[in-house]
Amino acid sequence: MTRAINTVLIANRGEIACRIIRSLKRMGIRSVAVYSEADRNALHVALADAAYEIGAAPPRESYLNQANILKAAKESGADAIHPGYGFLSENATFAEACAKAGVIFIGPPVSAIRAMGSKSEAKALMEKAGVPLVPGYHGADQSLKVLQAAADKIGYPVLIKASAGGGGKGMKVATSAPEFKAALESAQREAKNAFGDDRVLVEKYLQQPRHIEAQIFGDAHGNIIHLFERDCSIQRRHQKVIEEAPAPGLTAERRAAIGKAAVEAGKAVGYVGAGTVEFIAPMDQVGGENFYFMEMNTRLQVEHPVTEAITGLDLVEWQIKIARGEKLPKGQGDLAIHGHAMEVRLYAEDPARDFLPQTGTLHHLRFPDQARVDSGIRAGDAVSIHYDPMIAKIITHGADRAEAIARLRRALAATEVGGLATNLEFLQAILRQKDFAAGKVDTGFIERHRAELLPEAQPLPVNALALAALAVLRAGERDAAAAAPEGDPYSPWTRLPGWRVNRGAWSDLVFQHGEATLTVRAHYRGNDFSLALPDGTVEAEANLDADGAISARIGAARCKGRVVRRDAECLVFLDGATHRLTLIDPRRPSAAGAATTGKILAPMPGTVTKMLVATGASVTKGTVLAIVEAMKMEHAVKAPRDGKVKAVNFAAGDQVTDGAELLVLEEA
Ligand code: MV4
Repeated sequence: MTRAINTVLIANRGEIACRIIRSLKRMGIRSVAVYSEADRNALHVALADAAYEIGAAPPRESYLNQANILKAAKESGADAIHPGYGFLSENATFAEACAKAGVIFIGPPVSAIRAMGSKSEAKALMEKAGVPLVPGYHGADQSLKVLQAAADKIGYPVLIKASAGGGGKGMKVATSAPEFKAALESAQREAKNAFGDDRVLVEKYLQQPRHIEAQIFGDAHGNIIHLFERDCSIQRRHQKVIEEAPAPGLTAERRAAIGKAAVEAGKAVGYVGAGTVEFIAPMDQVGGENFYFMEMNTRLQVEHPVTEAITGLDLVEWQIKIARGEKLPKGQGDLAIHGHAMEVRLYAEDPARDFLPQTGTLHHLRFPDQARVDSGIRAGDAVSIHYDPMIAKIITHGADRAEAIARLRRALAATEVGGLATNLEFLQAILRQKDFAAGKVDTGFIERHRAELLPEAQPLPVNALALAALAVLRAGERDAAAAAPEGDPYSPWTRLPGWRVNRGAWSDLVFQHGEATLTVRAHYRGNDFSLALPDGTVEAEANLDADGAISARIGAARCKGRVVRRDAECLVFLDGATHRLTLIDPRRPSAAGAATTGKILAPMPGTVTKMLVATGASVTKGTVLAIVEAMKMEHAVKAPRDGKVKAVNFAAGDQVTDGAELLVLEEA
């Protein structure tokens, strides 16, 4: 029996909602988006045929709000709900509520979600089905005596895991018998706190295993197949960073055994739909004998595109066909691996600050056109504190692994992000790394190569400085040409002192790069410039497009890049790297000016992170009055002379524009 699906509501946001809508469009199915207040102008809302607001920005009030989502499903006439990943995708109660409301939940049966929700239950089922398990104990008796005896028998080190856990929460290692009791108590406390359930299981601890997962699909007619495996070993604190398919270094026998075990795992729980069976494989056994069941994810995974790339299939289309009650579109024998695919997750996070998630507006965003890019964000959109900071997934495919990597490196070199710090350079460093290129991947990779992957700030290439200068000069000419004949006094062009559009005229462009102040003196020579750069003077010319693309001749060399300006910030995208410069406005009152007027101005647009003085305070020349942070750099605002604070106009946390009057000093 098949059921018609004419309208699908997507109970999700971001890239996965956009991804699902794309398949629905291809299949001629109407798509309904739901969105939180924060997502009113989001891409997934724009792409869908209809959209319903379901609550405030916090997920609890919107994307996790089952009642509001079901109400939108009813109002929109949706036949089915696709939950994407995260949010309600593995929520058995929600799947049940959908059934009760007469809406198809595009996912596995409730019983399969429940069975896989408990680690102990899942392991017991897998054991029965003959799926390989890490040597361990997952019994009901939770007494110290039994658990300690189990650990002693397994042999140390052992890993204690919360039965109700997932994603690494509540895991504790005990390296020897005397340590076991304390590790157990700590794991139980964490499990109780996180899941309200202090049951644990004990396993042999495998150091830095590989993470290999198999994609399975089942239909409602009892057929289950696998779509090969992915390697997701490149992780940081349980967050996947790079995924690929197939897993490198597996023999054909091992690949077949993993696929077979995954199908057995699915059969053991009567699986229907898309699922992922996770295994860990000890590192000393690459291509060797062992792999062990970890857990099963009863949803479409973030990294499904690499499987799509090597199989040529659309997994969302398969999910919908199966939800309609159709048979699997292909049998196991119809499937083959074509080449190799690799995916990186581009995140708004700052590797220099321990990967702190970044929120704010992405004012510039350009994706490569030689790769598949799954994103839910456009230039000008914000990355919110409420949701995952992933900007995009970038996926390439090649005849072999080396080609997939080469294409991904090129794709990342053509990726441009302005406005927030990202892990782009970190991803590039991984793709350049020798062990990675050799396929030596395991879950310890990032930690082990940390120093190599987080290089010190690089010096500014002289061509990047030249491009920034040329872009400012060309933009200035453009603005001057557009201005009234007398010249617009507010045009940035008139900011350039010493400029006259005739021979012999010159201008000093002053940039800040990190701690360094760099001055480029530009002499105008007809259509060309003579630029005095740190390593000598060169003749240069440039063409600047409206989108910041700049093509220049600098001395004898041709050079192409992009310069994107926003306020004082200049981002130079050159040779796959991003350089951040700040253009110092020479008109801004100098320290000498402040000394006379007493007006202390913000050195650049940013945030006041500290206001160190109050009205009435006496200060001496050089006292740090405030700290303003801009583009991840702190600027200490110092007293230009002795005096008394007459007024304080901003407090810590305030945003300030370039030249804002921070405080006023009067004579002491
Ligand atoms: C393990 C393990 C080593 N030995 N189990 C982490 C999250 C959860 N899904 C299972 N995890 C692990 N279980 C045993 N017996 C190492 C990990 C592990 C890990 C697994 C897969 C991918 C990345 C990981 C990162 C750290 C630890």
